[in-house]
Amino acid sequence: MTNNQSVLKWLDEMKELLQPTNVMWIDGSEEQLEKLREESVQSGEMHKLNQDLLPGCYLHRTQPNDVARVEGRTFICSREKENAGPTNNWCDPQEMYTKLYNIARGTYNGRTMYIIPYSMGPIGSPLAKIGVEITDSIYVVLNMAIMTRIGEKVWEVLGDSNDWVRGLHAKCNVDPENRYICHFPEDNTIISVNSAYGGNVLLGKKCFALRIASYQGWKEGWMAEHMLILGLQNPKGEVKYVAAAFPSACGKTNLAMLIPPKYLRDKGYKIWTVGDDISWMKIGPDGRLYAINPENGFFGVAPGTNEHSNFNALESTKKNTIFTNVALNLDNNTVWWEGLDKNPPKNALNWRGEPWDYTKYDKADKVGTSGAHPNSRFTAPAKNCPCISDEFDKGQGVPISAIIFGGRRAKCAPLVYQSKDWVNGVFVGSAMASETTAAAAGAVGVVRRDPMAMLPFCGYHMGDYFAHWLEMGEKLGDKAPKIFNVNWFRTDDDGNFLWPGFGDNMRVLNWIIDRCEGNADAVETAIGYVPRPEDIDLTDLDVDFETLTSILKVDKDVWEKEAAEIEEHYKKFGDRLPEELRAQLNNLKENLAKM
Ligand code: OXD
Ligand code: MN
Repeated sequence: MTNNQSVLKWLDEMKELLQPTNVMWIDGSEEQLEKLREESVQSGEMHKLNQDLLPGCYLHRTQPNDVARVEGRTFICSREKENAGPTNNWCDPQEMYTKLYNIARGTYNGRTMYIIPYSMGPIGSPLAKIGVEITDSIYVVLNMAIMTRIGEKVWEVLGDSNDWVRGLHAKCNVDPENRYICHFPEDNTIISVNSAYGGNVLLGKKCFALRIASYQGWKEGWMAEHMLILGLQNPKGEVKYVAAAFPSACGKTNLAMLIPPKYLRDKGYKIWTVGDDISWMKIGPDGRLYAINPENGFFGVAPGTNEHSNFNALESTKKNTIFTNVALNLDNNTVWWEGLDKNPPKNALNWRGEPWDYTKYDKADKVGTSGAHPNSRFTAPAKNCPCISDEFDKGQGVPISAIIFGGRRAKCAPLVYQSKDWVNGVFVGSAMASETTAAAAGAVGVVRRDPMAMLPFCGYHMGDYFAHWLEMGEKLGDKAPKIFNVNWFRTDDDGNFLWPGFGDNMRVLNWIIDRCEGNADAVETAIGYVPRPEDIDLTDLDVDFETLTSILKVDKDVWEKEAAEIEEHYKKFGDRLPEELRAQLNNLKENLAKM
């Protein structure tokens, strides 16, 4: 427990508001967590899985109306509307506090208030930050115990400081009409009501580590980004670190845990995972950019995860994992999801907890007929991951050599290119986009701009966010990481993928690191430096030289259309769009005109 006056005062206010019947301070001990697991099994909130096959693993189901993040009900409540910018929902903070307090008032009555002190980042790391979440959900406590570092030590590190993030979660009655996920960046406060689904209620993740932290990073001179962090080890045993941002459905977790093809493994190449979703980056004493993963676990999408697509992720879920909204195999009390293997259980409950007949599965109605919900999740401790980096738990962070942006583009971006410099790289990130897939609702192939993959996660005006990137580049000078863009998703005219992806993406990562080290060639094009086909190692790969040549091509017509779309996209940001980025766009147009 703590004597921190700012914490105690806030907790008093919250108790007064919420009227809990009991209060429990989460101390992070295994005994306390085990008692909570037992209690949640007794109440039916969690289901204990087969402890021989899945030791320490549980299944939880959320309400069918509460299965995903709700961007339409997510708000940035800055004092000035203009400061939330054109890409966020905004509400006046006083109005929103009043509304949320009215919704939450008295709703802990008959329930327990759990007080969770947590650290984003290794406890005591100079890059870490502290939060306190109160919740009326044991599921939240147990997930936070996996996803963050919790417990008594956090209070010790916090001491008397007022530098911590307040997080109020109240399940209320899980009413979608009154569901709100609200951020008050100027008050270091998050309030989430009427949801019990992970992304809306594990307040350390998207709410703190991205929305609030991006604002803090802007004010304090560091960066909170929606990026994986990986270490690439070469045959000499040297490890170089890369941070990479992708919109959803681009294989971010797969890239973070990549297993190189056998030919490269035999040579001694290996990938180490530092993080799969979020990166906090600060300039270190030597002037380079250092990154930590603020999280302590993976909140990964289950469907599609299997021993071929992502062996390391699957291994991570074999113990001490909470599964949410997957199917339950009643024959052996284990879990199943679409894409795990080709043997759906014959005797099973679906994600709603109803008897499930796998023969009725209909791809066109996944939510209605699948065993697992398409957005079902595993919450797994990062330490379970067979390729977790030694640096994961060290607080000083890893030096970043390259930053990679990416998206799903059938015809536009080449397999890989390097931006001309930092400012050009910020331009590339600001124009980042992905095309919708058949898996998503709505039209296929629609381009959605998602700058730096931060569209739903930037806690302030995106024009100011771009300016912050430019300022960081100025501070970093020639120590700045090199910025690249990748696209694993080029297709032929019949829509077939031309690049195998997965482990073979290692071949592209090798070129990227070689470029950082000055050991690889490239051709200067209108958009940046593109490898010559002979610069990408195709040994043992079923991709021919012509195909590689075609996916490295920069097509003038396609890019002229792209430039026009970027111009449209930029209009949103008005006069907060940095001049340097407008100049980059003009430069691109001029370069294309010369092609
Ligand atoms: C996630 C997301 O769940 O980005 O990580 O949506
Ligand atoms: Mn994410």
